[in-house]
Amino acid sequence: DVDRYKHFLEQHYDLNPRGRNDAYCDTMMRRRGLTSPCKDTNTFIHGTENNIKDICTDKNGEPYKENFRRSKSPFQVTTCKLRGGSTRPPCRYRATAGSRNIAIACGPGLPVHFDESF
Ligand code: T3P
Repeated sequence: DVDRYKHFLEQHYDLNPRGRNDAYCDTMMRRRGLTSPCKDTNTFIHGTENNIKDICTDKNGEPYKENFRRSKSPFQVTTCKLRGGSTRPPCRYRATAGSRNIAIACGPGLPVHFDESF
């Protein structure tokens, strides 16, 4: 449903990133409300909404594991991984940028959950 899709976008969608380095992660994780407590791992997808939505159809996706779908084409992604053991803010992240296929869960036709990239 649409609310879960909006939540997915808020957490995982960033079409035109600046930097894609550790500072990018620190800023984005805070801006997207993922820092109270510090979320351990979060991936930002630098693709269009339409290309991401197409993972939920045969156009750019195929079944994967139980409830997931994986993209047929790779996306530019940046994964932010919390540094250090504490989830108490301020949250400092390590960025890993690359081009990867991604696995997501779809509600009725819409992405609702990010699973992994590979
Ligand atoms: P959410 O369900 O809020 O999208 O797997 C647990 C959470 O970690 C899940 O959050 C997805 C997120 N995650 C990433 O964003 N990127 C990754 O590469 C992995 C492994 C997990």
